[in-house]
Amino acid sequence: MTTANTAPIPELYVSYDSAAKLKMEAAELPSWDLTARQVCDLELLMNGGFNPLKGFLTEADYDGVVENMRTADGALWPIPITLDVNDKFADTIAPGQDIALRDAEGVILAIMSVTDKWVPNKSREAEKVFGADDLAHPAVNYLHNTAGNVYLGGPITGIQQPVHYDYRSRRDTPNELRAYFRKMGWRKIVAFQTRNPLHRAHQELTFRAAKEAQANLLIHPVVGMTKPGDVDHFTRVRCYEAVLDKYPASTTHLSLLPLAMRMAGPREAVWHGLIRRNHGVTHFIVGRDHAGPGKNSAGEDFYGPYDAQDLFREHEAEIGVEMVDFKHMVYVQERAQYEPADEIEEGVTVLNISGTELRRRLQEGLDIPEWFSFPEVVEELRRTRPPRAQQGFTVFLTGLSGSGKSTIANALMVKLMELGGRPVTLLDGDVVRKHLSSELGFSKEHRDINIKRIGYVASEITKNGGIALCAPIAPYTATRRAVREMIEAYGAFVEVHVATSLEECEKRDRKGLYKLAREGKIKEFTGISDPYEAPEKPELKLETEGTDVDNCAQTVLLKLEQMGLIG
Ligand code: PPS
Repeated sequence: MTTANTAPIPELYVSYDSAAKLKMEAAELPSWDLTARQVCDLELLMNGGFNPLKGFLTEADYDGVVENMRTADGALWPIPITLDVNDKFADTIAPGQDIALRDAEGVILAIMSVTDKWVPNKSREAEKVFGADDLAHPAVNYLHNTAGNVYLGGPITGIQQPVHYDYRSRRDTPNELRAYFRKMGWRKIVAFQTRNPLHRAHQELTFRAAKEAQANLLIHPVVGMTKPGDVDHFTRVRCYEAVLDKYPASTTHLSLLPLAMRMAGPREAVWHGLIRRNHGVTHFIVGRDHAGPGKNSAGEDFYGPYDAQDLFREHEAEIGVEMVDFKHMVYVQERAQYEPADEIEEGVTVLNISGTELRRRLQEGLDIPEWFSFPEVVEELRRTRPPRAQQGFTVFLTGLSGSGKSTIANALMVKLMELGGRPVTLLDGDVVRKHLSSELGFSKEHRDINIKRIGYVASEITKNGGIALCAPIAPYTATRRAVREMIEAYGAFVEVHVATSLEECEKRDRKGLYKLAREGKIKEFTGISDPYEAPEKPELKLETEGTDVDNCAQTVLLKLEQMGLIG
């Protein structure tokens, strides 16, 4: 029988006194500003959540982890924890050197002694770790389009933990949790991993899992980084706190985990198990499609529904945590209670609301019955996600120069202002280049910076309930996707491809630029001497040839209405 190991596990922090001295010394070192994901990884490295890792993976560890889920000395570890950096920084660093690792505010969190520097084969990493080199997988997309080209590896000396201003009392390091279990006398603990709000079915299944294992329960939600588009962690934590009251007193603990998920399905499940072992738990709930990333680019699931359970079971002894089957709970109307789906006789009425249906009801402000969720949870979700017609959103028109983006966007702006209710901001390509991006040219790097600036401003507008209309060329698919992810955290992103052909744009040549581009007087001109990657699945494709502006704007308006964005 597994019982909790509550002895402290090793951390990578130096003592408080040494930390102050080290911090002074570190100020002289070359320094790397950590990305949001790296801050999450570093926190769990330093506090022992990623034990036995002692730093960002070296090349030998990385090869082993990618190939067969083992570090060079044979420890089970399924996910590469790597410090990816850009070429510019990498060029200034050589193995043998120490670097300071800083958070977004510039605070020094750790020193890393660089032992390894290499250029990874990202396609191999994608194939082996995530099962396919397919950009539809969020972690593969991150790998190719966000992560730097070079990896640095080496041990970490921890100076201080990242500062969190939110929910401090709900955050526990592995050793704090171990001490808590010891203090409470909890010998068996079932952990529940989640990135979603909890509804009644989750409460029932976690309660049942703990009861069956005769264990206490740890609700251990991820608040680092989850899947793009998930409900933000502030809202979720308020929901978890409301659900906590529904468990018998003193049986259940809620603790927030600053993990950056990869959505790696089976490998992720093993990783989650190891992390939970480090946090002192004895049992871990693994369900159907654990940490699943959604559909691949062919519209199929990346992993089989029980692959995660199978891989976990295979390594269960080594993980040191017992797997508990996630029971699929359904509501039986006749008995007005939740029961495991596989224990229900034929002929009874089973009620269920899918995730998609729940989102639809929230978006449209429809009823969400009490048998499905707790009123406090529904209220929190409604506060964050009011019906779509009251949320902010972004319309992103992309197309060649002279395709008509700005003209349509202007007409659309006026029509939306006529409707009223929400402020409308137009971020036109030319206007943005004048006010926000005047120093930028038209290289791929500069275009990407330009589009990400537009995306950032649009996401802020969307977050604050306004309407952002963007009308840049935005020629690159990956950059448009990055902007989509930024915005979908707060509201809808409506990509409109203004699909006027190159021939037509050139024929119109409203600014005389095509002529100059043909003559070679303007370099890197989209469509002539620079690429345009047409959107594959925009929300709307506008064929403008033979259609007047008013009609095009009207078509966009109808699309917005169909999506429930305007009332
Ligand atoms: S991008 O790629 O999205 O950053 O471009 P954008 O900011 O929309 O800027 C496009 C406008 O700049 C003018 N212009 C050029 N466009 C494309 N390629 C080159 N080399 C270039 N040089 C100048 C052009 O007027 C674009 O305006 P629109 O409204 O698209 O015609």
